[in-house]
Amino acid sequence: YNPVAGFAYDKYNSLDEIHSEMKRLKKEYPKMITLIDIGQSHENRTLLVMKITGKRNPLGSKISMWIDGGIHAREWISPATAMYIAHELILGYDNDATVAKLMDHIDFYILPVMNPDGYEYSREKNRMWRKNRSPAKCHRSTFSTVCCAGVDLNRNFDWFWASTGSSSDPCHDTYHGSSAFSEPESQAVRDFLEQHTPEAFISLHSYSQMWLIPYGHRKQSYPQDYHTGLRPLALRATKALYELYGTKYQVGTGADLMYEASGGSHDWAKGQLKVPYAYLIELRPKNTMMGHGFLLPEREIVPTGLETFESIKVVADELVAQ
Ligand code: ING
Ligand code: ZN
Repeated sequence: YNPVAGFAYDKYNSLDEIHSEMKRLKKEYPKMITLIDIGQSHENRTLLVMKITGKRNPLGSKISMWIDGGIHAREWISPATAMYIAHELILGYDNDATVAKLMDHIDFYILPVMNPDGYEYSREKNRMWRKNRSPAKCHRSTFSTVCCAGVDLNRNFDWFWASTGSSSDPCHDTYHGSSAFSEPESQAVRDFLEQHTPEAFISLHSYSQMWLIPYGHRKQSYPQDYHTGLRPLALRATKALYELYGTKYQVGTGADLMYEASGGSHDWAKGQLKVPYAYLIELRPKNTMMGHGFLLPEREIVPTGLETFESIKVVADELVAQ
C-alpha cells in the first residue's frame, strides 16, 4: 500500500491494502462511515464491515442493505467490486443527488472480504483456492485417510445444510463443514445480520454473469414472492446494468440456471432471516475464457464496478420507494 499514490481501485489489492483504504475513507468522511469489527477468521484476520450512510435522515429511521464480497477466495473481482461500490456511494454523496437520496434513507453495510484467510491464500499460495482456511480435517476412505483444510463458506449456512451440491469430504472444494455455521466467518456474518436484519442482502461472487435469486438448494423451488417481488426487481436491476455497457446477465435461481447447492448465504438470508430482497450476483466474465474465468483482467475492474453499481442503485431505490 502506497499512502502517497493512494488505493488503486483498478487493481486487485491485498487484504491489508483494502483495510487501509477503509480506514483512510473513515478518516476522510467520519460523518458518513463507521467501521465495525464483526469477528475474526480462523487465522485471526478481522472481518471488517463498513457502514456507509448519509448525514441527513429525513425519515428518522433507516432501512439497510448488506453487501458482501470475497466469500470465495479466488473470486477476486468480488472484493474489488464491493470496494468500488463503497467508493461510488461515498463520493456520490456530495456529487450525485440520486446517490445522496439513497444514502439518506439507507444504511449500507459492506463487508468487502468475508473470507480473508482464503483471499490471502489465493493471492500468495494457490490462485484457485475457494474455501476458507479452517484447519485440516481427515477423511477416511476405503483405502486411506486424507487430511485437508478449508470449508466452503457458501455451503456452511443453515439452509438445507449438507443436503444438495455439497460434500462431506474435507478435501472437496464444496466441503460443507462439520455443522451449519461451524466456521467463525459464517458465524460472524450470521450474528451481525441477526442484529441488523437488512431489507436487501447481496452477496458478490464470480463468474458467469448471473443474478441469482433464492432458492438454490432445489430446482424449481421459489419463495412465495419470487414472481411478484424478487424476480421483477432482479430484471430491472440487470436491465440497468446492461444499459451501461451491454453486459448481459441471466436471472433465475442457481439451481435452475446451474446446479443445486444447499447452505448458501443468500438462501439462508431469504429463507431463515426473511430478508425481503436476497440475491447472489455472479460477476464478470461470462465464460471460462479458456479456463481463466476467475482471472478477470484488471482493466475490467472499473467497468464491472460501474455497471454493478447501476444495478445496486435499482435495488436501493426499490427499498426507498416502499
Ligand atoms: N457460485 C455459487 C456457488 O456457491 C450457486 C452459485 C449458489 C449455485 C447456490 C447454485 C446454488 O456454488 C460460486 N461462485 O461459487
Ligand atoms: Zn463464489
